[in-house]
Amino acid sequence: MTTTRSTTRTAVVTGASSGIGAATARTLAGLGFHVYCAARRTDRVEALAAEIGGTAVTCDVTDEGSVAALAATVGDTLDVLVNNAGGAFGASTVAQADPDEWRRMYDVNVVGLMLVTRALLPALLRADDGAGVICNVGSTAGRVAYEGGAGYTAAKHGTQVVTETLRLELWDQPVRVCEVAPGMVRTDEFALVRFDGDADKAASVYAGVAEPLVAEDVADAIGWMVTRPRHVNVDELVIRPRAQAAQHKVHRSTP
Ligand code: 8X3
Repeated sequence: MTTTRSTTRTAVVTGASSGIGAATARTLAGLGFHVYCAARRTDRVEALAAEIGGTAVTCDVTDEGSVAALAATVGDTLDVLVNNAGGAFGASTVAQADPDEWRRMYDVNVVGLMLVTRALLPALLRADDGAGVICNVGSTAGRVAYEGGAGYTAAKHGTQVVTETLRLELWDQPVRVCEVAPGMVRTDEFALVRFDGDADKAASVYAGVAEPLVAEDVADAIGWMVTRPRHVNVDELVIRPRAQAAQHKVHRSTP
C-alpha cells in the first residue's frame, strides 16, 4: 500500500482498478487531489496509486468489513467521494434472467454505493468549507429501458433514485450529491464483463460507432462536477457520444 498522505484535498474513487474509475483517479490527481484508489484487485490499485501518488485500498464495496477498513484508512475528513464501482452482468431477457446475476448487479450498483456512502458520510461532512461532494456514477441505463437490459437498468435506476433520495435527505447538510450518467463508453472491461468474456459480443456493442466515449471523457466530466464552487450542486449530468442521440438511436457506419 502506498501510504503517503498529502495536505491537499482528498478523494475516494471506488472501482478504481480500470475504466472510468482509473481514469477518474488520474484526473482528480491531476487536479491536485490525494486519491484513495479503491477496488478489489490489489495489484491494479497499487500500480495506479504509485503512478498518481495516491493511496491504494483493496476494497469490495459489497462487503461491510471491507468498506469499514476503507473508511478507517481515509480517516476524519474527505472532500470527494466518487461511487464508481458497478457493472452489468449478463444481457438476458426477463423471461430468461438469471436471478444470481440480478442480485449481483443490485448488490454492487445499489447496496455497495449505500455502504460506501454511509461509511464515508461523516468524513465528507467534515470537509473544509462545507465543500464535500458525492458523485455517483450512474448510467443512461438508469433513465430508460432496453431489451435484454432489465437487470442492469433496474439496478442503475436504483443508483439514480438513491442519489436523488440522498440529496433530499442531506438538504440542510454541508455536502453535495451529484450523478453522472454516461451512455456508450468504450472501456476495456464493461462489455466484456457483461458478456462473460465473449470478446465478439463485447465488440459488437461498439461496432461501426466511430467515436464512442472513452473513460477519460467521463473522468473529465466528473473532475468538473466535483470542482464547482461549494454552493453549486450539479444534480445530474448525462453524457453520450455524438453518435448516440438516444439509447437505441446510434449512428453506425456498418449495419
Ligand atoms: C452503460 C450504458 O447503454 O450499456 O452504463 O446500458 S449501456
